[in-house]
Amino acid sequence: MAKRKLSKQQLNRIAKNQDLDAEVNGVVISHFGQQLDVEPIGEQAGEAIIRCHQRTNLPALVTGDRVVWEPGEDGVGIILSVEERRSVFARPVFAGAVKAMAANIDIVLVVIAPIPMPLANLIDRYLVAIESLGLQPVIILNKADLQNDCEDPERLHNLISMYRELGYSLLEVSAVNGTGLDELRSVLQGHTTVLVGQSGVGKSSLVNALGVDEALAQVGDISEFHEKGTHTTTTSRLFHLEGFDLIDSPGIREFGLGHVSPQDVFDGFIEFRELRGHCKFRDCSHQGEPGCALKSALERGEIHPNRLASYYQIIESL
Ligand SMILES: Nc1nc2c(ncn2[C@@H]2O[C@H](COP(=O)(O)OP(=O)(O)O)[C@@H](O)[C@H]2O)c(=O)[nH]1
Ligand SMILES: [Mg+2]
Ligand SMILES: [Zn+2]
Repeated sequence: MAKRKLSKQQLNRIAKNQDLDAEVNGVVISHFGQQLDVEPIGEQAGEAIIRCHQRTNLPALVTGDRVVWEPGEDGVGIILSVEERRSVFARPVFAGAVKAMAANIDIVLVVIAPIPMPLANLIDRYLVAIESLGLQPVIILNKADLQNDCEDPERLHNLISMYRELGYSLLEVSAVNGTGLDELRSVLQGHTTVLVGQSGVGKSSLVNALGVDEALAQVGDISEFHEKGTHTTTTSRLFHLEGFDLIDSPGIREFGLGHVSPQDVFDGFIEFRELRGHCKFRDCSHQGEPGCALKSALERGEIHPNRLASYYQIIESL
């Protein structure tokens, strides 16, 4: 019997699939300008991390991207292809353009602390972005050991209650004395998680506290932070911990939402969703028109004035 021949199209498809799935042999764990650090996985797992360039036809790669690389000259590898991302955490950089910060993640930990005191609007910006990207948010109050020493413990307490009442999971932890870390570990189990938040809240310290052996991430000195606003984490970095992966990210000063549509912002406020379409006017701007469902919900005490103020601020910034 004649052997069944595969069509050219079928052969191409097989080659392409192999390129993208079977031969993925590394994960980007960090990047420095034009160079990326790739950790071998699959058959080469356990081998040394390799500094790589990427082929110029590839999109900008980020921590968490799964790639195919081959050895190049001078010990610098070349990344040939990248697997389609199953998810991405991104921030906008200028009109319409977004900058991916981490790929193939499940959870975003929004880390806040009593010191520096959280900026409510920043938390809401993160939450809107996370909701619109379809990722799972978890809010972490780190430095729980300093809760009563901060400038406004009552404001902090109210802020925490507000997010809990909205239904967000919010864990109180301390990288210094270990409070809440077991509970946090169980949330992270089996997932890849990126830590985001203001500089100095203790993201890198948390990575280290959750780690099993040596100190991993670089921690900024709090006195330096207060005096000069310096922060030591300058690039995102992926760490493997026991049963989960963490991506530490550098502190960012601003988190704009230029890439999100006004409707996504509305939907990103989870308590507004059920009010969608309930305003008297279809094109209601929710800025005081008669019959506005947001306004009546506010009057009934069903939505928090801080969240509404935050919503207006974000809408105005688009
Ligand atoms: N008291 C206290 N200090 C902490 C805690 N976690 C971190 N810090 C301190 O906060 C400062 C900033 O920490 P770092 O991890 O660099 O913050 P990052 O910029 O978010 O990565 C360092 O001086 C840490 O020692 C904590 O749970 N409690
Ligand atoms: Mg850091
Ligand atoms: Zn309205």
